[in-house]
Amino acid sequence: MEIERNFAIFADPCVIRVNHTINYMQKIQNYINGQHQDSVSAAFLDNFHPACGQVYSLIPDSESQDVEDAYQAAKSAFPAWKNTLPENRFKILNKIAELIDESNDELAKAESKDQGKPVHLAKNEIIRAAQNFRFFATASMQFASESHDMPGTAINYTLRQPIGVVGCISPWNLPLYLFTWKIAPALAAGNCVVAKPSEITPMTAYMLSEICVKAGLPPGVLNIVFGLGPKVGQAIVEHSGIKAISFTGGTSTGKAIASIAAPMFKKLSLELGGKNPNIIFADCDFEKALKTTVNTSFMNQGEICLCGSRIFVERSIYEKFKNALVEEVKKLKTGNPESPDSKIGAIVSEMHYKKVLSYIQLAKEEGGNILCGGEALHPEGFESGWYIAPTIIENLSYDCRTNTEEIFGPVVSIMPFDSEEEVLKMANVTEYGLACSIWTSKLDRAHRMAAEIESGIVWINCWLLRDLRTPFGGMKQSGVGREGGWEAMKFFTEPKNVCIRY
Ligand code: TXE
Repeated sequence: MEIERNFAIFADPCVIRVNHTINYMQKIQNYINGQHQDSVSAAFLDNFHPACGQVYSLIPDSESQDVEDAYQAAKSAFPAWKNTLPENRFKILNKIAELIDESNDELAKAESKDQGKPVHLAKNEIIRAAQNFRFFATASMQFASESHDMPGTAINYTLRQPIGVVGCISPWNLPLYLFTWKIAPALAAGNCVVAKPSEITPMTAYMLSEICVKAGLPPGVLNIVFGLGPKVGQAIVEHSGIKAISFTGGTSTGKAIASIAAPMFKKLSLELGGKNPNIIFADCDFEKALKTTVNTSFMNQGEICLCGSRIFVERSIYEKFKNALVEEVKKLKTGNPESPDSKIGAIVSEMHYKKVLSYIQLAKEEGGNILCGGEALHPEGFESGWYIAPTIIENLSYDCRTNTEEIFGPVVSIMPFDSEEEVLKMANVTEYGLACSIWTSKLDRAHRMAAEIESGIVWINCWLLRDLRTPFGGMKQSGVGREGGWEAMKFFTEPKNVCIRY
């Protein structure tokens, strides 16, 4: 299938879903051993356009046999890819980055259509997907290992060899960005990959497979199997030949994966949910804290694991901050994802839309007072889309369900606090520990808070500022292991110590 032909379909207006018959819909195919092919069952699943709430393409409903085929292709490709000179690996991975950049428009439109997010936001994510490939392309040339001298006795050196065939399973919130965040380091380290994007947002992964063909990635080095988590994802996790799993998704899925992978002694990297605090002290830069809190709360409809869904504000500025935040949030435009003015897109799926609405209902039952939003929206031209108004809730106890369970939508709560000790207790109450954002102009306070907060990532006076070299991941139920930089290269390699006696 021609890449240009695929891309043309993404440009179709929202109404295509009404007139097109099932045969006219684009069918995504698995990418195995460098070839595009249907699943062995030849069955397909519906793929939805969230802004319109309708089916617009079909994806393979793959089986464990498809995973087996992908594994065999990866296994055959491994010896040559493992021994490919780092410079040649760099050239191919860097070419993929260039082709992603060249296709930014088409990929962003496809991502928006598949996921529900505004196109302008998707464009930034596609840039970051290219950066992932570029970053790890260079890592493949610069990765090095240690040696440990025992003076007069021996020298140890550590080989860091690729593991073999690894599995990468990614979610639906930042589809291409998170898919490439796993695949790029796995390939850069010399592994071959069996990958599965979310069945809810498969399109840009499919387009990536076309890009890989164009970039000259050898057949079998990357294989993409589309389909359901409990079928395809589980078959990847259960496969005895797939030695490591890198997963991003829900905490309960992470638990299920760990229960299968741990007894098989697989390497596991799990990036799971979050319920991140946003802590605002009275001594902060008010305007910067306010502006960023709007993004922290509602960027990508709140469907980012790093979003801050609990806003703690020091009591002396609580009313002022709350009122200003509500005023700003009421200005956020919701609707046509193609419009540069749209700040809030559609919720990714009907099931998730219902889940988010059920949490708003729960918040009311828990005594929450809805300051804005709190309802589904039906923007003009997108009446049947899955839209929810950005919602701010107050008057909830810090340890109620709304404040401790991951909602993963445009819903935040706001609470006052009186002291560092109190806010630490409230912030640390959840089972999650992924990220936090702290706003203060006092350096000593920033250090104290950073040391005591239970989260893998701490932003002081900023949010979502990412250096790809830094460790990325969570503590407690937000995950196991770290991604990013050398952490990812180390995860995707097996250290082997060689001791030579003098
Ligand atoms: O994710 P799943 P869901 C959170 C968020 C959301 C909840 C559930 O709170 O409401 O998780 O979302 C694959 N074996 N996050 O259900 O199911 C699945 O096909 C192997 C946080 O959509 O965890 C997809 O590719 N794989 C988050 C991937 O796992 C399985 C991002 C993630 O889907 C599988 C998304 C199985 N048994 C949701 N079952 C974050 N941390 O960024 C499913 N999958």
